[in-house]
Amino acid sequence: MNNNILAIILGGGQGSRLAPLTESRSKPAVPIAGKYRLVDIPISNCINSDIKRMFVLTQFNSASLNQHIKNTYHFSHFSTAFVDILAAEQTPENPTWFQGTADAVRQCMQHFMNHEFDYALILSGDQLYQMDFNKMIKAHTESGANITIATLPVTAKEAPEFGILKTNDESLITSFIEKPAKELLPDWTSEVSPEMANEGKHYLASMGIYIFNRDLLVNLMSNPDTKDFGKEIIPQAIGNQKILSYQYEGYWTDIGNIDSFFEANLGLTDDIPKFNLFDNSSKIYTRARVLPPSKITGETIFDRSVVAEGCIINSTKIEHSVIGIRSRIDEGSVIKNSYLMGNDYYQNLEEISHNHQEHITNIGIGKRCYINNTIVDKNCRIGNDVHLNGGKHLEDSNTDWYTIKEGIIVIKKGVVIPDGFRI
Ligand code: ADQ
Ligand code: ADP
Repeated sequence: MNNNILAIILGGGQGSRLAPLTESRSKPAVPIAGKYRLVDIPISNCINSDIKRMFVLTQFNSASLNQHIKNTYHFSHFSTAFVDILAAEQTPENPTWFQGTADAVRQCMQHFMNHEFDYALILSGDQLYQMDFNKMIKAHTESGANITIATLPVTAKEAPEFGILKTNDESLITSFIEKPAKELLPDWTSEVSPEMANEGKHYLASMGIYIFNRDLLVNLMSNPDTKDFGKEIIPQAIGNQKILSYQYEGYWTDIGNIDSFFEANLGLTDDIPKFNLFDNSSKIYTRARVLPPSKITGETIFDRSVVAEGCIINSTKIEHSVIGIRSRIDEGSVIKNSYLMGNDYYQNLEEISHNHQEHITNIGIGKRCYINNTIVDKNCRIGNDVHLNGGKHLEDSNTDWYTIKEGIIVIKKGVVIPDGFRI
């Protein structure tokens, strides 16, 4: 085990960009890929890198996140490994919630200082990637840097969403700008590999993954005026500290908003997905639920889809979609370009027959529905003949039942959509 590393996972602020998925849960608990939670990605990357002491910092402590961590990450009694959640807490010294990423770390420093470590590995909680942090740690220690930032070449279109930096011949960072305006971009190009240049990726972006030497972190966190790593800590450290750029060229994507979250999930249905869940050397861990295999009846046609365990499917067609745990899809329904998160529980046969008598909609997707470009959150009850056709023709909106963002319909957790409803 990497005994000199402590991992700090920034689990999320208010998560407003992922709303409504974050309406009733904290961001790290948002379900992805049909059976995982967002927080499983950084935790699995740490475990696969033999880093087994982790804190997850979150703005609010949802029961579902606690339950997931508690039920999933068990380590031996004989090891010092742990995954602990630290939720923003109001104390006499800190009367407010976390004011930004650095503030979140600052408010939890007392908990970190109870542990021995030489380096803090600070990670974002809303990114999809499989990375061996050992290589980054090796580069950090060999270079003698105080801070190392993982970086990745990006295009001019993407650059305004990231911290952009420049390096010298020794890969030391000489300048940094957080989320530069488009007009400033011409000054911020870097030398990149021919492969990256061919893809039009001429800018070096911060991946928001940092290694700090312990003493420096303690020192920087003593200034309560710096609230954010990207906006203050990193720009202010340029010129004062030795900061290494650790360049990464593997698959990495930010999944902090509905659009990128949707794309990343549907990307799992590609022939060879960029994010490979079937890679034995970098497994993604999650709760072992002991669910039955999925049951397909009728003549369902599947095309480019991922189906999790415990589903009961009797539909007409499922195309380019991710079907989450315990999903129930009734006959005649067509699901296209959609992510159904699935359900937390099954209805028993008595309940289903009671629902039938009382005309109550069952959990899952009813008969003859058409669902396209839609995310259906957990435990929804979608009636018969419901037509949800997302796409760019729709304007952004928000109702009690659903939100539409950039053409993607998001059906909120646990809502009941009556028979015949159309979007
Ligand atoms: P952003 O991702 O825009 O940029 P930010 O919104 O601060 O930065 O979030 C970083 C991570 O911290 C996210 O996982 C977020 O959920 C979490 N987070 C935010 N506020 C938090 C809080 N109060 N408490 C706990 N967690 C919180 C950053 C860098 C850029 C870099 C991109 C790469 O600032 O320089 O390019 O990451 O994605
Ligand atoms: P997951 O599979 O998403 O990790 P669980 O199977 O632990 O989740 O269930 C998630 C949540 O669903 C839990 O909070 C659990 O209490 C709730 N739940 C389980 N069964 C039922 C039920 N029959 N009715 C309502 N909620 C339920």
